[in-house]
Amino acid sequence: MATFAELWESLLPIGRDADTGGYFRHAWTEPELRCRAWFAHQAERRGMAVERDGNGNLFAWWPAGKGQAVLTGSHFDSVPGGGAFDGPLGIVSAFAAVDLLRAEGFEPVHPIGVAAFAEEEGARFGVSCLGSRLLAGEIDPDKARSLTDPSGTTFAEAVSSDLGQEALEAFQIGRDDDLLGRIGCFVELHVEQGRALDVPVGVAGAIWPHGRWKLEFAGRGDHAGSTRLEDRHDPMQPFAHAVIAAREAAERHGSRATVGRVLALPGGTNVIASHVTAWLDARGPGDEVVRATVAEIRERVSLAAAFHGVEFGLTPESYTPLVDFDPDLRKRILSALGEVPVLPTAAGHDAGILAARLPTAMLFVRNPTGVSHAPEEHATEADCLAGVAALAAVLRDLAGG
Ligand code: HGY
Ligand code: MN
Ligand code: MN
Repeated sequence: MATFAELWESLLPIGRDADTGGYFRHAWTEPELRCRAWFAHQAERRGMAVERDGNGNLFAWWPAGKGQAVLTGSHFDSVPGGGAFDGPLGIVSAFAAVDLLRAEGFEPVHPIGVAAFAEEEGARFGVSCLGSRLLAGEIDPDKARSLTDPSGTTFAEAVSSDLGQEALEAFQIGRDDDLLGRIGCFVELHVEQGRALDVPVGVAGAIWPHGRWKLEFAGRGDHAGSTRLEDRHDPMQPFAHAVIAAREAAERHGSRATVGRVLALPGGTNVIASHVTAWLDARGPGDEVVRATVAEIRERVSLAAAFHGVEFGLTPESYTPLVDFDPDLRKRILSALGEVPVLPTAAGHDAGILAARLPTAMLFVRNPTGVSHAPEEHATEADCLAGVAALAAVLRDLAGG
């Protein structure tokens, strides 16, 4: 069976931009469909049964043992221009851990599953962890069906492009209690996305509350030259205030607020924009801190919009409250791994969503750059192998009876 390095290398080129080294694996686009095909191939080579749920999530089951499964895995999809490790490291490590257990002759008492959750980054349809939210019943299926990507394609159209329309109708988009009932716990391995881990492997303590809000500014398109300043209704002005207000509010409240995506229409160099849409990402150590941060930003931007005669709207797109991972599962993992650091994260994960339905936990693999959601994101092969060994130890313990 392939080594970790061979497995890793076989996935690495898919969706990678040759110029920047960043990844473009948006859900149900050609690169991510190739990742799905890679998943099915790896499962089939291992005699693992592949299952798709109606939400577009993939599962590979090691058909042995009985009772509830121990599930591991992560996601393939990336942010635009993201790193190689965020998501895929958890899936490749899962198959490598299965290989390691099989090589030692391990026979699971409970089934072991590997998952690839759909649209974790929300980079195509705007809602993070869309596949795991649907599975867990954390988002209304009708809302999900109608989500559209920037080209106007709906989530339902995208899923049916992979499943087929009839399959989509046959499948139950949304909460799947039968599938959830087959899973005893979920342990996700993920590259660390900050600078807090200075040993190869750590365990997650909690996930900060975090959410996304859409900011919409409606002004009046006009000529960039002949329109006097006093006659302008320029939506870019209150938008600019929003970027600064986010940073200042975050400093004041001890949170993290970011505006990293904006769309100015019509987008002419010599045109005053008529509409601006932007997205706010806000997170913090507690729900109250996030709420206060967003409230301050809303207030300051409303004043700026009124001053410039621009209409302003702020609408929530997704929110995940504080996730404290299952303490008993974490304790059992720490006993299997020995003394490794327990650290919080401000990054969202499918494990954070599924925590509402079943015991979940996370393993982190050191990222010496501390950078994520960018091509510089990195983990050394030695640390990745330490991650595989740790995941195998956890699976051996949890699935071994
Ligand atoms: O946005 C996040 O925290 C995660 O990478 N989806
Ligand atoms: Mn991510
Ligand atoms: Mn991730």
